[in-house]
Amino acid sequence: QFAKAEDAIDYRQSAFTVMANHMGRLSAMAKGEKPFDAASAKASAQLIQTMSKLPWEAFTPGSDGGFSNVKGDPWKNADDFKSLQEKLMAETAKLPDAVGSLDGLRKQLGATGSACKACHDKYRAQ
Ligand code: ASC
Repeated sequence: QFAKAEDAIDYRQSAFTVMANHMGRLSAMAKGEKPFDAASAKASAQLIQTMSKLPWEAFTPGSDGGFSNVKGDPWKNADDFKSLQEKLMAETAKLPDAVGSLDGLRKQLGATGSACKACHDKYRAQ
């Protein structure tokens, strides 16, 4: 799928960028910076769920140079890295149903953000 390490890095960062953009849209509603809109929240939630499945195959061995943001060697800690991926996907799977109300959005956005952060703390350099 990826001819060069740079292609793998670009692919996974693209998925993270789309995911972060839609996390930002939900976050703006959670904070009251934007009005709560259930249909728009659901569309973002579905995209976050889908995007959260994509990055992992693109963590190809050795793709930690160049413009990569990897730290903490996820390849040497493959079981831990995998369990953090699964935790994220378990939380994002709950988002589309949870965002039907503002309270539900706030709660599940928090749980999802915690799953993002747990992995970033260990494996994202910046
Ligand atoms: C986001 C985003 C992240 C995570 C993280 C959670 O919306 O872009 O990287 O949530 O901030 O703590």
